[in-house]
Amino acid sequence: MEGPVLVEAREGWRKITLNRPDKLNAFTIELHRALAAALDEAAADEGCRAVLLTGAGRGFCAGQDLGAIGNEAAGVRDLLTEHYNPLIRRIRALPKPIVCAVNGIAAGAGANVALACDIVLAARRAKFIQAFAKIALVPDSGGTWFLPRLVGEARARALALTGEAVSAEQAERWGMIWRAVDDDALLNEAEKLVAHLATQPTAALALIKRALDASADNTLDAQLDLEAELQKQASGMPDYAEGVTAFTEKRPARFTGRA
Ligand code: LHQ
Repeated sequence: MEGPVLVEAREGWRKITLNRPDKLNAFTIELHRALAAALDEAAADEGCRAVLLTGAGRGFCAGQDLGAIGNEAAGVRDLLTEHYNPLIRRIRALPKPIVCAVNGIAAGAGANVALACDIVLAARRAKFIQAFAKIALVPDSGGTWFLPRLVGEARARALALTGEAVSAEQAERWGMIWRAVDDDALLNEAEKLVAHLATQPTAALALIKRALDASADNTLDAQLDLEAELQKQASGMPDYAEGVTAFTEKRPARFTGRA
């Protein structure tokens, strides 16, 4: 029987599909566990140099499965500390690029899981909804951190307080996602992007992720110091030598992705 998460190994990358289509891929504990395991395996596998996250069926993810929780406050907090927060941290700390192909509605924590990914493509039919206020909750899974940074304070406040849906095209115009794509083209576009990323200097890309993550809280001075330190690390890696050699030899680089 198929589980709540499907994992397909491709040439140098993995596709992870949330797989509860009849519930718009809403999160249960089983789905959380399977997704955590899939991400950990992708992180540990040196042969996997990029990850694609998407959803089965017509939705990407409707957030927490509201049929699978009680309304006890401690239980709700535990779900966040034991499952959602580690998931967002896993995605951000993944030492390789993770692309999200938002194939349909992304609501509640589902929207914020998508926003945590490195590059977000969305089908034109997709919508992003900070559904939390509609059930008297607070945006979680990093929503109150990602949204103001991605779309600015004014839009973040209105989206969080009203729970209004944002179309994929609006999300692209606002800089909330990388690109809105025709529905039928989404998977193909996303797979092409991930396959390309899987040929790139993975260890250097992991350092780029670290630098960008740190920038949100750093002063310019601190960020300049961090860039110098990370650049030192990057330039000590074999892919840097290969990149420069390939440039001078006017040929495509053959990166190993290794540190
Ligand atoms: C669902 C869900 C769902 C169960 C659709 N659960 N079945 C963290 C920690 C602790 C506590 C709480 O929360 C969190 C984080 C969160 O994510 S809170 C936010 C939770 N999510 C929501 O509030 C969204 C609820 N869903 C909706 O508002 C709508 O379903 C959306 C706007 C996503 C989609 O609307 P439609 O396209 O009209 O689809 P639908 O409503 O007909 O849903 C299709 C099926 O999926 C339906 O089942 P059924 O058996 O009737 O066909 C829904 O009941 C089920 N479903 N979301 N979150």
